[in-house]
This record gives sequence, structure tokens and C-alpha cells, in this order.
Amino acid sequence: MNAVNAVMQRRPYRPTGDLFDGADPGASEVLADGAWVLRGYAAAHAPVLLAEIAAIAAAAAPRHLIVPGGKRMSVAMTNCGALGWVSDTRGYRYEPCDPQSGKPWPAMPASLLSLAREAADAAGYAGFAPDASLCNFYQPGARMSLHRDHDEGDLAAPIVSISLGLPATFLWGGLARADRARRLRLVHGDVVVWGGASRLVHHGVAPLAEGEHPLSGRWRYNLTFRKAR
Ligand code: MD3
Ligand code: FE
Repeated sequence: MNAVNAVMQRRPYRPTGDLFDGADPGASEVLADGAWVLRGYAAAHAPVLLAEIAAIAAAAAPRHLIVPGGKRMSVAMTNCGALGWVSDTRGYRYEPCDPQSGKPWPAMPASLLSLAREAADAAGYAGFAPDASLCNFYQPGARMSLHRDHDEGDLAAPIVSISLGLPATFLWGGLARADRARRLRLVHGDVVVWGGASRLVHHGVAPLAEGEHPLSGRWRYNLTFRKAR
């Protein structure tokens, strides 16, 4: 049994309110049917993860994608893995190559893949085999409006997200876009696993507050692991 399973067996469920402050590293919470937050799960791996993120950014520069409506996203994005999520005026899709360079996206580092697999496993999604990782780069003021991730070919697989650097307020709505969003604080090292009944919920990120993180400076990084095909 790994450490996270042990934590979850000792403390399998904690009732959730409308606000979580991330002050309880090592705890796990059920957010909703199929959704888990593993507080601080990635924190011990942060130096390795940050080095991997820097290498990914060096191979495929983070860029502000244009959404089909024509606006430029405030979050800069890049990808690693066999497939990468891209957006332009023609729409959203997964591509095997970086349209900016024409080269394949950088491979998914083994350290990232194993962490994502282990987190999925801990949340009850055994055998998660992501083929895509979207890497989001936030600076103060950057935000992500409410959306659903439904461009993936395998919606039975969960999405695993790892947050590093500056904290963010995650907006977590319902299955209907009009459902009132709850607010969830995501801090450095938090990992969230979204699957099952929560796989298609609307979600977003409030504008990032000004701040300085000891390991990342003025950046927040969020990596999401997906089964795109
Ligand atoms: C809930 N990223 O890249 S991660 C995204 O913090 C995205 O950068 C946010 O939403 C970020 O698409 C949120 C948490 C997350 C990721 C995927 C989900 C929550 C999700 C898929 C379904 C439901
Ligand atoms: Fe999303």
C-alpha cells in the first residue's frame, strides 16, 4: 500500500464546505461523486516537477492560444505527451505536433506520468494511461473562464491535475453551466482527480492574485493529464 492509500484509509472522507483553504497537507477530500483532492500530494516532488516543466517549456514554448471566438487566452499553454491540446480560430483539438514548430510535443517525463498514475490509482481509477498533458502557465491576473473538458476521446478516464507555485481559486460548477460555482483554494502541491460523475463538470480559475512563491516566483503552473485518444 502506498502512502496516499494509507492516508485515505485512515481518513477516507472529510465533509466539504464551500471553501477549503489547503491548510491540511496530506489529507484527502471527496469533492463530489468521482472527484478527489489530494492535498500536498505532489509537494515533495516539486523540485523534480519544476525542472521537468522548465524542460518542456524549453522544447515547446508556452503560448497564449487564440480561442475560436478570436480572444487570446490569458494563460500561456504548452503540452507534453503523444498528443497536445491546441486552440485557434478553427476550434479546439488534440494534435500530435506543436503547430508552432511542426515537431512532436516533448515526451511525457516518466516522473510526471508515474505521479499522475499513482494519484489516479489512489482515487480509485486503476490503470490510468494518459497520452496528453496540458501545461498551463499563470501569472497574476491570468484566469480561465468556466468550461468543460470534453475534447478527449476517452471520457471514461479521469483527468489528474497538479498545481504548483502560486495559489489559485478554482471555480467548480455543476454539470449545467448555470449551476452556481463553488470556490476551492488550490495550493502548491495539491493534486485533484476528476472522473466518473464529475468528469464533465464546468470549472475555471479566478484571476490569479499577485504574489511571490519561494520555488516559482510569480508563476502558477497547472499540469493536467488526460486520455485524449
Ligand atoms: C474538473 N485547468 O486546463 S485544473 C484545464 O488550474 C483546466 O489550470 C485548470 O481547467 C487550471 O482545462 C483547472 C483542475 C481540473 C482539470 C480538469 C477537469 C478540473 C476539472 C476536468 C473535469 C472537471
Ligand atoms: Fe479544464
